[in-house]
Amino acid sequence: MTVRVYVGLGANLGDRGEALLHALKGMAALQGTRLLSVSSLYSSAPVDATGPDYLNAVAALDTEQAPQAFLQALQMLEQAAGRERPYRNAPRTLDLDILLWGDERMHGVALTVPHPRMNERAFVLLPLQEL
Ligand code: PH2
Ligand code: MG
Ligand code: MG
Repeated sequence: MTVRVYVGLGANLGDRGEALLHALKGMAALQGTRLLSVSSLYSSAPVDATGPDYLNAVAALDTEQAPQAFLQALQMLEQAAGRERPYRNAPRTLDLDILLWGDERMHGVALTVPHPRMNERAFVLLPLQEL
């Protein structure tokens, strides 16, 4: 079974554009996954956080993967980009957030969808409405 997934991409450390492009290629290469469309790239000041400006985008994908497996794959891409987590909302080389998983609602320890704060965040809503 295939499900339509929307992923928020963000970076505010290092070469932000390169990180997002590399992540898009990485997601497109995931097993049972097809990258359908990508929004424009948006630059904005950090919201509820400190550090350099972010570059953000949203991607639409179809995947046959289970949510946990897909989340783990995204976390591996974050790791591969040198993501460190010294404190909450710390500046990061790559952030990949599952925003929507079909029309499902999930409230797990590791994964909540729809993403709990997405409706308050222009850096998510603007790129998402493009798609
Ligand atoms: N991500 C955050 C916190 N603040 N601000 C912007 N502009 N873009 C982000 O991606 C972002 C943020 C936590 O994930
Ligand atoms: Mg995030
Ligand atoms: Mg995240």
